Amino acid sequence: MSKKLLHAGPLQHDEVLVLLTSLIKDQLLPHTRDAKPDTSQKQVYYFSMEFLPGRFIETNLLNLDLLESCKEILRAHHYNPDLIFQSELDAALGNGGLGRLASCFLDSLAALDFAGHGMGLRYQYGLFEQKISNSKQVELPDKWIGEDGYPWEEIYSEEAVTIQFGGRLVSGYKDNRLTFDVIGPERIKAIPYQIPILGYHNQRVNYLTVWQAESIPGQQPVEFEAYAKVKRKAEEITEFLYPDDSHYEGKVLRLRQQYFLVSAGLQRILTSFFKSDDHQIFDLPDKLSIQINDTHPALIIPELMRVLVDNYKLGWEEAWNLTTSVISYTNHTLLDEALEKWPVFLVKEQLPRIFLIIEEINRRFCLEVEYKGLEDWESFADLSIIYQENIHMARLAVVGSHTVNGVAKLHSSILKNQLMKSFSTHFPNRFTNKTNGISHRQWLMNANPLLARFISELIGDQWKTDPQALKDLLKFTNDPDVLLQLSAIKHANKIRLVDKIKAETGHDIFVESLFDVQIKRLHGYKRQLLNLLHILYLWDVCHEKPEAIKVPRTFIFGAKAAPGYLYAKRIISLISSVAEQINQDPLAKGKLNVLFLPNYNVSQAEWIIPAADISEQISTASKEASGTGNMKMMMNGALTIGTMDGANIEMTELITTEHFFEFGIRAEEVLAYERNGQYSPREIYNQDLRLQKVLQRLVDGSITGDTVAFQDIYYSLLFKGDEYFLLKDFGSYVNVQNQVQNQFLDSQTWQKKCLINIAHSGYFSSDRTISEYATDIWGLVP
Ligand code: KOT
Repeated sequence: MSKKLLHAGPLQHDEVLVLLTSLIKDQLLPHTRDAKPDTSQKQVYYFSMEFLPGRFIETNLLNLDLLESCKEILRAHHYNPDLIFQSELDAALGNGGLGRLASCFLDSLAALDFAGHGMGLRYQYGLFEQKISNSKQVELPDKWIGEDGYPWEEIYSEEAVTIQFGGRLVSGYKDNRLTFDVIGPERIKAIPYQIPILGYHNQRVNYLTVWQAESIPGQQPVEFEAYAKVKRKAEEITEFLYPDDSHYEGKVLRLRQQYFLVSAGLQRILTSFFKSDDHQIFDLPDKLSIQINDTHPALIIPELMRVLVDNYKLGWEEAWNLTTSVISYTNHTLLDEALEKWPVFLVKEQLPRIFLIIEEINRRFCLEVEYKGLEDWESFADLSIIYQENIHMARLAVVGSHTVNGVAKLHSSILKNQLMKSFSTHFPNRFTNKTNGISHRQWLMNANPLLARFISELIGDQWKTDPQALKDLLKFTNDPDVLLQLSAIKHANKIRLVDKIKAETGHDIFVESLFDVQIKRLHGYKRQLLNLLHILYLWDVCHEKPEAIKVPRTFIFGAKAAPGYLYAKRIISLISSVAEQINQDPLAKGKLNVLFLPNYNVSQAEWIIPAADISEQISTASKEASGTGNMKMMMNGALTIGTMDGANIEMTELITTEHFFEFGIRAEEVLAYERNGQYSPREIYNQDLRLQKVLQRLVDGSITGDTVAFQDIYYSLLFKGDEYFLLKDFGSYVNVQNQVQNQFLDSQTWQKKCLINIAHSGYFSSDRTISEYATDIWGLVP
């Protein structure tokens, strides 16, 4: 136990947390260090460069069925449980949707009693902390690991493995086989740390293993400077998380991170596999599934081939059958700038043997394609894994997996029928859809205890283990008392958020206003700028026709921009500057309030989401693969204003468009414009007076007093093609926003819509998603 606890007097919040954490770890969890692995069940490993779990204390207490009693005891001793729980660090080893999905999946794997584990990296610095200074984003390092380490983890130094980079490849011939030796490689130690992931009321404990890089003692040259250099070169591998979301940066360090993860992870998996005496290498597909979270861990394909061919001496065909039977790949984006392509020279230099294997995979695949008669050069340009001196990782991932899935219906369909059409023709049964989900335990039971309790009062507890039972709420759609209580709960959650914001930023918010929320990474395609254009329009209305604003609104933004994504940072500046002006304009007072909350993260989301009235899901159709914030807000009784994109489409299928504010052009139209280049934002501008006024504000000095301040944004819309079709969708967005305010005036009808949304949100529980992966991809029996 920490020495800090030995002082006398009442314990500080963080000290109580230390006590709770060690109690859970030491007393309630089985001691795994010596435990034999359970080999009766097939093991699933979810490989991901990102995990975004947020805090664990509440989740763990909930899963152990101790949350309520623990809160009571704390209160009885005059502690505020919320304050204690909030003193836990928020582990931010991910950027956004992709990493958060990985964490929800681990939660559901354990809840459904599957042996499903995570494999990730233990970055010393997680996603940067964001400050806003002079309306600009400033990034500060997120040193998330405390002085005493991270309370939930356990180090397994004795199970460290070695990872090799570089060296000179020498081929030979021995026992009738080609052999490959790497001479003089750089060797780096990978140390595993395990974080327990608990199942809900089922005593299951799975693990998230995160790896840390270290130099290998004894290997270093003696001279201090050379020694320090080697040490740095090793440690830098797990020093920081790349802060890019849906954007690929071809840095050698990132490539080294990726290989480090897959090589370390695979060694651990195989060691554990062979701990069971009766396991033979050919049993791998029966005993093991590996899911790769986007292409970031796709090097596991050639790595597994290397191990099987070079170490286990299997023939190529045998090894290939095992590899492709074990691995499956999830694609999370269609954006061209996010698709990974590693330059051949980099891979050759860092991973010479792996490069040869990729070449061989590609050679055999191209022959197979040619044999089928698709030998024209266009097909090869689309299909070849190595093309124009780059390795196309998505192609490698498709060829080396038995199943490829997208993350919502529309996304999977574009993936299969457009982006990867040549591949789906070649592998007609390989492509499938698995619509994303979220953990209803974390995002409803933990984040919104008032609503969770109310739901249980109405329909019992079954929904907690069978979230689709939330549909039983439909019985109450016309019950005025229920609707009134629902509204009271939203109100209480809004007060909770308002108090928190007041305490942290000093900002006053009018609780009775409509809370209009857009929280997600900042990206052009997510169109925070469209939201802002509507706000600028409303600002004009405040001046010209104030009576038209019938419902006061609070616009809440939370968004981090990748440090190198300048356009995204400019939009943050614009939002903050507009917020400052509007919030001090007497004519907007009591009508419009705009907030940019700095440092949006998982813990903040847990406060904001239960308080949202409107959820903004306004991406350019076809660009947002799924979205998961949309699901979280739906489950917490917000209504969605959204385009027909990602999982919004399934959402409208469940609740019908009557209970959803739909607007904007459809994916086919966007894709057609992109093909034919005939979109003209200027034409739209010329015909829409509202738009002209709004865009003028960007260059007339009314935001910062400086007329050139936002010229770049103005130009991007009017003269640089408006890549994300903001002007095209502006009119229908303003119209549907007007419907929002009209409908909000009728509280009962509004609450009825909220109830219908909540009732159908069980479909978006990640328990449903994981059940589908389990039966359709991993071959697991529930
Ligand atoms: C990032 C880099 C490369 C490739 C993909 C990404 C990526 C995709 N990062 N986050 N995503 C999001 O993943 C979520 C979970 O599937 C989706 O809901 C969301 O639409 C993606 O943008």
